[in-house]
Parts: sequence; structure tokens; C-alpha cells
Amino acid sequence: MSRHLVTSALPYINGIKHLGNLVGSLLPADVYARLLRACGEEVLFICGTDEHGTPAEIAAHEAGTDVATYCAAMHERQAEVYRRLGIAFDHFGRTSSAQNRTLTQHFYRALDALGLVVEGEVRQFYSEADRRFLPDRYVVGTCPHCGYEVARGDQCERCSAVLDPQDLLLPRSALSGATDLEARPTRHLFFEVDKVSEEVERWIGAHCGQWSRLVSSTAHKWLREGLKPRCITRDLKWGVDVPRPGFEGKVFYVWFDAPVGYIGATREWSDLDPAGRDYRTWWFAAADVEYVQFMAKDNLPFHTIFFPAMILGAREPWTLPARIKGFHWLNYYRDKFSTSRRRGVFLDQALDLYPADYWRYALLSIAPESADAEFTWETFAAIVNKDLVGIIGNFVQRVLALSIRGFGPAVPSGGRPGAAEDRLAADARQTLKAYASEIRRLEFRGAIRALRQLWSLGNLYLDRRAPWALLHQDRQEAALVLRTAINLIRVFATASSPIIPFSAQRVLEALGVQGDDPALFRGEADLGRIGPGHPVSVPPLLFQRIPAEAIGLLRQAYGGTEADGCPADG
Ligand code: B3M
Ligand code: ZN
Repeated sequence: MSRHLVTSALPYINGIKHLGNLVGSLLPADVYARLLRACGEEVLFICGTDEHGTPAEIAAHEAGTDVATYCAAMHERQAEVYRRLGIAFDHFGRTSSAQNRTLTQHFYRALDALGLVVEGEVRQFYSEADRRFLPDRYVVGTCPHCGYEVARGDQCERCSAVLDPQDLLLPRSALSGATDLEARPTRHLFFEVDKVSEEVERWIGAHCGQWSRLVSSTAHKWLREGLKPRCITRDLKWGVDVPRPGFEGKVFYVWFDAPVGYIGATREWSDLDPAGRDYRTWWFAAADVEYVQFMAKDNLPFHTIFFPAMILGAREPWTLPARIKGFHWLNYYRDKFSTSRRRGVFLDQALDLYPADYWRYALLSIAPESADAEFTWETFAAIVNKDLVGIIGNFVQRVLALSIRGFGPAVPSGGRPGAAEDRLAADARQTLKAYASEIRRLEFRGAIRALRQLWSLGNLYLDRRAPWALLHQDRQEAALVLRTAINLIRVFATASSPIIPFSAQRVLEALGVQGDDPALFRGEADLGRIGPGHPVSVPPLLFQRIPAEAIGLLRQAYGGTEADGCPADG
């Protein structure tokens, strides 16, 4: 049996993330890790904040603090939000850790020792006013192709032309607006990715059969275009310093140290308990580890090409991912989430509005797995009201209230399971298997469909057996049906725990049972496990209906009204 290493793309440090970031990596990774743990398998789920690079420096500057202080505080804030969302990392680390610095420098040295790093000179704009070299995207000016006046130095956002800052007419600093820019020569290091293209191609060929079309096509597109040397250093202060004479005052490019951050964060984890843990058992010559990565589509080139090239180039047995799960975008009313235009919902706001489980369930139901998807308040409310309130919430409340009313606060005794119960158990077994297999296959919409189907078996059974009528006609049968239904609630709660962990826990507490039952995910739905006499209670209301009136208010507050160019029907 293999051990499972799971990582989610490392959220960038410059602010609280929005719903799209959650559904595009953190949440599915968490569900996958939780399912494997529930199955009794050994799992290590690692994530962390990605802290280097210019955007962090700028965010710190805007917040009026130095960058290290800013990152430390923002790391805590992000960690807190993920904790509230129930993202159960084994460790949530930081790319600015000492561990990551050591490992990043190790990769550089290994690549350099094998002749894969070369020096080169580039011309880069220096801003006297800002007293710094400006990264491409912090130079703005007029696009030479379409005349757009605020084109960025890396790309024109109007005509999509790929640019060099030197191409811009009237270039100026995006930071200060200063126009006294001077293209100065500066020395940098290049990782000759092209020299490992054969290895990278072979590795992709051996694994892409397990990847989705999106992931595999992204990798192949890059291979087709030909791998080129990539600049891996920057003229910045904030980052991992470059251990090479002549490169004092420079740091590694953020995408050079960010993926190493997965290993760095694992090492932080093992340094917390050196006697009991060793990051190398997961990362180095770890043949029994199955590593699965989760991320949004813009991160795919770095994970299918660039990071594997670092590992393959270093010629050391670091763990490479077996499977990579990529997500498309989640849009907000047909358009991007946007901080500047105040469109969409940030995770702290989301949690102030509704409990974590509402978000977890609703977002996975619309996960952008095969194409971009759209978040609207209308869809969100419909999913919560129909599935959470209408199916599972209703079933739990109805069964427990009825049973306690008819038989008191303990599982009723009497009656013998018959054909209806056998059929229920068979259906549950099949649906549970399908559900677990969807999560293992990383098909999250399919998993939600299977879970909903499982829950629906409860109402179907109740409708067929009508225990409310049996209470007056045949108390033995009524007891059997309610006892079976209470057992079904346990099965539902245990099965649901990877998706809606908080609600599942409340239900299990009301039943006075533990959630661990690895066999359940293999389809062994024991409908007699909670025996007669076991005390039970009705849990506090699990899910609350979102009324239609709320939707208009939410659209007003978070964007998505006609004034924002959205049709009234959403
Ligand atoms: N920080 C994702 C982003 O900010 C990036 C992922 C790094 S994964 C090693 O877009
Ligand atoms: Zn243009």
C-alpha cells in the first residue's frame, strides 16, 4: 500500500484569497486528503504561503510595514481563514522559512554543479525615483501594437500582445509613475531548461496518461514550443539569496523557490518533531509515496515543466507527482473575480456570511473541472436550499425528531430487517463505492453527485416505509424503520465528513458515535451498527434556508448587479 503525499498550490501572500482560489486547489486537496485518512491510509497534506517576489513587497509597502512583518501577519491571517474553512493541512508552512532557503539553494547548487546554470546579461529598467530595478509587469506604457495607454511591460491587456518593457512607448514606473527610467545592464542566472527537455518529455510521456486533458495539453503545448533557458534570479532584496560571488544583493526568482516550498514546508513539519518525523521519507527516494498535486490552470506550466525540470536536472531522487489535478477558472457572474472592482467574495467575508460547509459543498458542486464555471448567488442559494437543507438536513432532523417522539431519546428496539432494508443496504453499498472512487479519481463534481444520490436513498426509504404511519399501525415495524434510518444517518455523516466535516461532526455527536469506519468507504454500510437502546438526540439545526430576498442584497454588496453589466437573471 502506498503512502499519500498531497499538496495544494501555495496561495500567494498578498491578501486573503477568494472563492476561486479555494475551489481551484485548497478545497479539493483537502477533500482528497480527508477521504484517504478516513480510509485509514497514511497521508501527508502540505501547503503554505508563497511569500517572495515583488507583489509581496508592494503589498507590504501599501500596508505601511516592512515585508517580513507583513508576510508574518498575513501568513497567520490566511492560516486562520483556512482553519475556519476546515482545510486540514498536516502543515501550513512558508516559503520564506529557513528550511526553504536551504533547499532552494541546494537545488541551485545541484543544477549548477551539473552545468545547467549560466550567467547572462539582461537590460532592465531601473527607476531612480523608486531606487530599484522594475520587474516587467511594473513598467507600464503605451502598447506599440494597439495604442493602449496602460499596457504592462510583460503583456498588453487589451490586445494580448506579449511585450518586453523596452517595447513600450512612454514607459513609466507602475509604482511611482516616474518616467526617468533607464535600461541598465544587470547580470542574472539562467537555468538551461532546454538541456533537460528530453528527460522532461520522457517523464511527461510516462505520466500524462493519468492527467486530465487540461493538464496534459498544457504540458504538451510547452514541449511543442520548445523549452528555453529561464532566468532564475531577480534584482530584489526579498527572497532567497543567491550563493554565488557577484550575485550579492540578488535573490532567486519567486517561481524558483515556490515549488521547492512544498519540500521546505514538509521539512518545517518534520523539524517540529525531529525524533518522530523525517521529511526525506516523503520526498527523497520515497518509492512507496504517491504524490498528487492540486492547482489552478495558470500554475500548470510550472508544475508540469519547470519544477520537474529542476528535479530531473538535479539528478537526485526527489519525489515527482504521479498525478496533477488542474482546475479551470471559477468566475463571478461571467467575469473574473476582481479585487480592484470589488467583484466577488473573499474567504473571510464568505465565512462571515455562511458556515464553511455551505461553501465547501456548494463550491465543489460547481467546481470548474472540465471548463470555466460561474459562481452566482442564485446557484449558491439553490444548492444550499435543495441539497443541504432539503435532502440531508431534512432527513436527519425528521428521522431523529420522529424517533424520539415515538420511542424516546434512544434507538428503538423491535422488528427484523426485511427486503426493503436489504435493498437499501445494497443501494447504499453501491453508491458509497461510487462516491469514494470519484474522489480517488479526483472527480469532485462526480463525488458530489454520488453523495447527493446516497443522501436521497434516505428519503426514498422513508417515503416507501412511512414510519409516521407505522407508528400507529405496527410499532415493531416503526421501530425497525427508524432504527435503520438512524443507522443510515451515521452512514451519511461518516461518508459526508470529507466534504462537510463540521456538520458531519455535529450529527455524529448527536448520535453519540465516532466517525471512524474505513470499511464504509469500501461500501460496507452497516445498517445495524447502532443497536437498540443507544441514546440519541436531535442535533441543532444543521442548515438554514437562504431566502430569495437575501440574493439581491448579496449581489448589491459583492457585485453582480445590472449596474456591473450582469443581466437580472444572473
Ligand atoms: N503562488 C499561485 C498564485 O499565486 C502561486 C502558486 C505557487 S505553487 C508552488 O497564482
Ligand atoms: Zn496592445
